[in-house]
Amino acid sequence: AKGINGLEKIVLRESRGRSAEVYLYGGHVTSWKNENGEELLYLSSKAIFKPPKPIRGGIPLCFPQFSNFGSLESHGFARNRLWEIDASPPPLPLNSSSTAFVDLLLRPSEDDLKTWPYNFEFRLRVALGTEGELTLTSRIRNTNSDGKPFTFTFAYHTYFSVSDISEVRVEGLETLDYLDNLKNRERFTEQGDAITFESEIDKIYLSTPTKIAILDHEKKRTFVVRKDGLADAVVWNPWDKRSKTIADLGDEDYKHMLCVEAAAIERQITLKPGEEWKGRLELSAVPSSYSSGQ
Ligand code: TA6
Repeated sequence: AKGINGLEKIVLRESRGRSAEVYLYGGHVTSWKNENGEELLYLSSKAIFKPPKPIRGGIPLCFPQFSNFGSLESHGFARNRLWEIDASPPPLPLNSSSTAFVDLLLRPSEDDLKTWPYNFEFRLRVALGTEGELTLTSRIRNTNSDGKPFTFTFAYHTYFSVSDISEVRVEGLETLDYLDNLKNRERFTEQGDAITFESEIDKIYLSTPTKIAILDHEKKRTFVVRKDGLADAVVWNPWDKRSKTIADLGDEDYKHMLCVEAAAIERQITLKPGEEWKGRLELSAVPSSYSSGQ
């Protein structure tokens, strides 16, 4: 289907009305809706949808570099390249509950090889399950023929839609070590209870559990993030002041978004030729009962 600015997108639909949308530009998931047609991901109304600007919101893919941990452009180049549909994906055990899926593929261009001189194949499967869960499976393979290994960092930079950031809490990260991006990436240990939000936050939680929950009290909804192959988790909200410096983000939008990003950052991934890495993200959204986690 044609998306914004004529960019190609794929729409996945599940029989009970749930859906997801993926742009070939960036291999970028921009929408995930539940059976009531409610949007579960935040997408900026000021998102630009024009290369080379990555799309603000949804699920940007950060590869081969998270943030500016290295010499490449921030968050790497995968999120602003045109991906193709993978017509012959390698056999990938389809999650038995998946009803609709699409396979995308990114290979480096000649220009990409000038800035990052490694041949790779990045295969992304986006699948929508019968319970409405959204699964992203990334398989990255070193296809260098000259014996060169490569090293990368990675993140699914997911923007969740929340009703009021001050009413949100994140469970599963308490007592963990983190690097604070607002304090020169110094290392600290999280104290106390669930994470709540009252100012700018930009933290990389290290070696987290595979399950993280985002409780939206006002919406009575809990997002459950499950991750595999992705040791770390980034939590980001720009809050008011920093939002104003981000042109494609509405000034007040920080109240309605929260990034919780399954990532591999502290321990970089190294692949020798022929080796493949797999990183899987599963998102579900469930009604939360009053007692849940409280
Ligand atoms: O994941 C958090 C972060 O790295 C922040 O430091 C912030 O800059 C954000 O990502 C957005 O980055 P972007 O390049 O998409 O503007």
